Amino acid sequence: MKLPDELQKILLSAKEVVALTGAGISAESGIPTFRGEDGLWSKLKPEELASFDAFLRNPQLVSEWYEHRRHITRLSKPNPAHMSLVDMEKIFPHFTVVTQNIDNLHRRAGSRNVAELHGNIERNYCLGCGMRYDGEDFEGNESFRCKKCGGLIRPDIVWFGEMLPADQWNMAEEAASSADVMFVIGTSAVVYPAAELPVTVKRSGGKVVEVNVEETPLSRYADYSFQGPASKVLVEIVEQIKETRKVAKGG
Ligand code: BV8
Ligand code: ZN
Repeated sequence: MKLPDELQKILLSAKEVVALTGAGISAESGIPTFRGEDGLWSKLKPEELASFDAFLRNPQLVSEWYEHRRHITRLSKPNPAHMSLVDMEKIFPHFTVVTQNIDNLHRRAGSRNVAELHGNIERNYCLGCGMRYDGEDFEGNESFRCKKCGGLIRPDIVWFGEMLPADQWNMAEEAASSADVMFVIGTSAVVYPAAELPVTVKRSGGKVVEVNVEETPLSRYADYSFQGPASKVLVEIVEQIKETRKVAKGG
């Protein structure tokens, strides 16, 4: 797929670029999305699992669900879409990854400037005393109880109805309001306030480029929308950006 000339020009001069990613960027790493037909939510509803009162109502069920997802993420690895964003970090003067994902794959791919809006499944802490259990393997601690105080251990992620970490949200808002271009990759754009960020980009005069396998509520709002799997589309976009820069340098 060929980038339109106008977009190539914009990407040639872009200084501040942001990538907003959702579960779709990790789909090709074998991590199920939320709202697809085989998605995580197809069997169980988010409210039943991804909320604090669901956790208090049934800590064992919710903890086992996250432990199951931790195992899936640990067995998976970053795919060419994640690697393309590592390339972009080297190409653009200022590049930020803003992710809704908790699967830790952007960091494992090597992205350094990452805002994790919804936390990270590799981080956990005790509700009772705050003791950290980051990177913990809960083998042998199937009750997910704190060794120090016996309190419940919860994942350090953002559940529905919970506030996003202020520092991560501020970093994302900063990046969006000064972005020349925002790539919105593999998200159904239905979860707020993350879904607000492309609007911030447009309001501040930036361009929004969507990459998704299907239409989303964002598609008619985006300046450009490329349909296809993120790994394929992003690799092609990065190749063309590199090509345009080489030609521009007379290379
Ligand atoms: C808050 C962590 C309040 C947990 C997650 C009514 C209207 C508007 C808003 C609300 C409302 N009622 C409630 C709200 C607020 C609520 C919300 O937005 N609800 C939605 C569902 C309506 N938001 C919140 O509660 C947030 N907190 O608002 O605080 C507040 C305010 C003041 C004071 C106190 C409190 C917290 C939201 C965070 C929830 N936590 N995750 C966990 O992971 O278990 S959200 C969860 O959804 C994930 O983080 C996920 O990333 C996120 C978004 O989903 P997507 O990433 O988009 O994934 P999805 O499956 O939907 O889509 C995948 C896409 O990829 C698809 O488009 C598909 O086509 C595409 N795709 C698939 N394969 C590929 C691909 N694309 C490219 N290539 C491929 N190969
Ligand atoms: Zn404790």
